[in-house]
Amino acid sequence: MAAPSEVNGDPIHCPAKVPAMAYPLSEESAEVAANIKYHSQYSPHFSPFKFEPEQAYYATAESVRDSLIKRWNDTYLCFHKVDPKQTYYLSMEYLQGRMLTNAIGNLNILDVYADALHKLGSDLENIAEQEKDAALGNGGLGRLASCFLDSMATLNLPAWGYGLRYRYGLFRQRITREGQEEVAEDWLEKFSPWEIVRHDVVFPIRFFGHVEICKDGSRKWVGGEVLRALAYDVPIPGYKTKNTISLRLWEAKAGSEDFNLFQFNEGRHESSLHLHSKAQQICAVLYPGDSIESGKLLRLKQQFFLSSASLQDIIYRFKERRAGNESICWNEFPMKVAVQLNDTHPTLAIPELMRILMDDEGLGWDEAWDITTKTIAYTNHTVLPEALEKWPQDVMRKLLPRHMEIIEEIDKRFMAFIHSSWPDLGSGLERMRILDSSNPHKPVLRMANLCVVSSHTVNGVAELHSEILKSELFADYVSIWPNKFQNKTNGVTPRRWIRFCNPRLSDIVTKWLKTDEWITNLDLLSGLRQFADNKDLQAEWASAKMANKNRLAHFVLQVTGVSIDPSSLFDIQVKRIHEYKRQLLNILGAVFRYKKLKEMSSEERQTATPRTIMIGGKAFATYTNAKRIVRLVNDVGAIVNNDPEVNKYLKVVFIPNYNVSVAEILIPGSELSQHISTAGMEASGTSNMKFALNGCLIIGTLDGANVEIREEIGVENFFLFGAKAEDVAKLRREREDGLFKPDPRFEEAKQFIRSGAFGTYDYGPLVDSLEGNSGYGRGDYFLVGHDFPSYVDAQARVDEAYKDRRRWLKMSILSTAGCGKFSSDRTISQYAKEIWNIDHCTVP
Ligand code: 26Q
Repeated sequence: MAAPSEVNGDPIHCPAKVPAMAYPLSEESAEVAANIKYHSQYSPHFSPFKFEPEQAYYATAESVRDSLIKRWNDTYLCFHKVDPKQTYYLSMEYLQGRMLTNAIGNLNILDVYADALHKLGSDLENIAEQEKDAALGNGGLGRLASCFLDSMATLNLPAWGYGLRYRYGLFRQRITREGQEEVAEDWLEKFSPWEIVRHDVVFPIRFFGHVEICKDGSRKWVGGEVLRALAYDVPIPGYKTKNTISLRLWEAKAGSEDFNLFQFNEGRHESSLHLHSKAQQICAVLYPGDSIESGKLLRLKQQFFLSSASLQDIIYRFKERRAGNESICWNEFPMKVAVQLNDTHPTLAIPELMRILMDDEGLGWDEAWDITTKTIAYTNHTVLPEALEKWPQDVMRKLLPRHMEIIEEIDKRFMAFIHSSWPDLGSGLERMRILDSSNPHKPVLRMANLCVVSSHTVNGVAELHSEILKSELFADYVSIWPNKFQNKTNGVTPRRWIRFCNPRLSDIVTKWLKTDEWITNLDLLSGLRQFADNKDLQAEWASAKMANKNRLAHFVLQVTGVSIDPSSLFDIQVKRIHEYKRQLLNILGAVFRYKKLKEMSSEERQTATPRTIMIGGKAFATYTNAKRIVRLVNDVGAIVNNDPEVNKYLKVVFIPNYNVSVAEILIPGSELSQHISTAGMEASGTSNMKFALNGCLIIGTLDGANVEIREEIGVENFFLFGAKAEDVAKLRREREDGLFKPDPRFEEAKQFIRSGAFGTYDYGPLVDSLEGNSGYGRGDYFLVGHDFPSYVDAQARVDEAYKDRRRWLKMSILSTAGCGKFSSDRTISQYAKEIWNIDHCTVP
């Protein structure tokens, strides 16, 4: 092996020695090294005579991509030949995170690449950090889509992901003295080595215009402006399989004929580029909202852009595979195509499919409707009323006149169906309608209702959530279609979320289970239960956790300047900042803890369990209270961390810019994580699964998937507190009626914040949201006051449990052991069988 310095000093000095070819799939590190060198020299993105981490990253990524492309082509050919039924997952969001380490891990070529880079004087871990996260999503819904793609590929399922290629993904969060600042994140600033543009895959997308009635009575949507959707494909490799599927991201373009050279030469530059700039706007930014109703026309355009491009592509493929047949048998369509809508965001796929089938392919209404409803299924991810999409009817009519006609027809026929079959449904009918004209000044379209009426299956994402959908949000429909509603409890991919992010713990699991098959059969983790008391396993477990905590402490020091003690309990809450997720309850608890520590004598303090509380997450830019919470966490940290009396026992740290890569460092080093939403409000949660899988204990409410996690790992291994979902409505009424008696500890914590102990910023309005005079107009809507005492009690149980090292380690092992159910492989197998009716199609 060449000494690194030699290679470094003269990395690519001799082109003659560099093979002018790629070495895909090589198992020899020398060949891989040559291939990486080849890319660093022949890829036109950087000057060739450098091999600094950034260039090394791009060269390595391109080398890995060579290996992927062959598998990718084989997969496509195999699907084409076998022509199985395929699933198309439509999502406005994907949170892919870094791809290099994931691809290397899934291809099982880690050792070869680490070795090859070592030969080149580089270090894989170091260069992998050069990659920017592809953050084309906000939070749970986007990350779920990415976990699903990993599972679909790993399970050899014939599937595609469809999304949008946003220029700017989710903003980068900077923390200043004023709290959060949003900075645009240009993930494509240099380029992404993971996407391949398909110049031959382009579809027209129309907006505005009008409907023409033809002589034969058929209808045609014409005029308006027509943009183009251009495909960029990202390979998604499965784990230890050849199957490599595609995430197809659409970019909006104007055609060259749309550039008005005459106008440009006359100096009318702006108008000459009119359509080009409109196209650019469509894929410019991801909407950073996870609950705020946004009536923006641009968002609707994005949604249609995704829906229309994807459907045209799906239909093109369906027809292509039937080329040569005399006529297309459209009834076969639902036998070849399953479309899954990731929440209501791609709902317009419904009227778009109807339009194409009727207006372009000449089918009648009944036939088109039958095909559409057999093809489309819908997943709901939220019950928050403000996150349920509603679009003004006039906006829709102007932007998509033909689709509005179709939606009106669906609504009309649905009402007729109800009238004839359930004549005495009464007020239920109005609630079920797609068109809501109850406010004559602002009639709207209810997207969720359109989805329920038009889908063959509707599912929630955790058992409790699916029950709430059936008993509340969609209760009216259940009496009509009792079999339409299903549950599919979310899951996470064990590859990214334990095997790759936590190799230390993974190696221990493999050693004790004597197999690494748990990576694709997560239920095998239950085999750890028998060893939960074993001293040797506990010692190994503890040492892996400590190594991960050290790494995390180092990271925290780097990004915040705060030094934290790896022997303290690492307590983490990371997720989007939202009042229902109750970061405010966490910080109120921290304030209370701080106050109690201050009141103790120094002897008393020595009996306290030292704790480091870390909170991270992004707040929607215009969500005032969420931004106040970010600021409060930082302000509390500034006081507590600099208080020499207590900072040995308590630190409070805000982790800036929480994203997938940051999660990959935090989760392995966590010991306690907080999933403390008001019961009934978190549809599922998926970070709870990632933490538990990595042996982190949970303090949480009976909400979302917490309920199932607690059942799986054992109730004695879960720190439970708070109101139950079924009691929330009653508690809110009591609160409104002034019957709520606050616990003195709650009053004390609030008062401490109001006193100005944490700086000069006026936290009055934020604390007011916990009183009877604010917050959704009804006072402490999220029941922080009600749950505070039981939260503080649960935290005291945590402190006690942590003092007993062996008990804690046992609980931690049992957490991991109980997480088999929460693999996205299980979730996707259930979707495949119970919703999509698709079978695996394995590349030979
Ligand atoms: C809607 C209209 C206009 C603009 C934005 C939106 C919008 C964008 C994103 C609405 C909702 C979202 C995201 C929702 C989300 O992430 N939900 C989470 O989904 C996870 C996966 O199922 C669950 O685990 C979480 O509980 C749920 O909050």
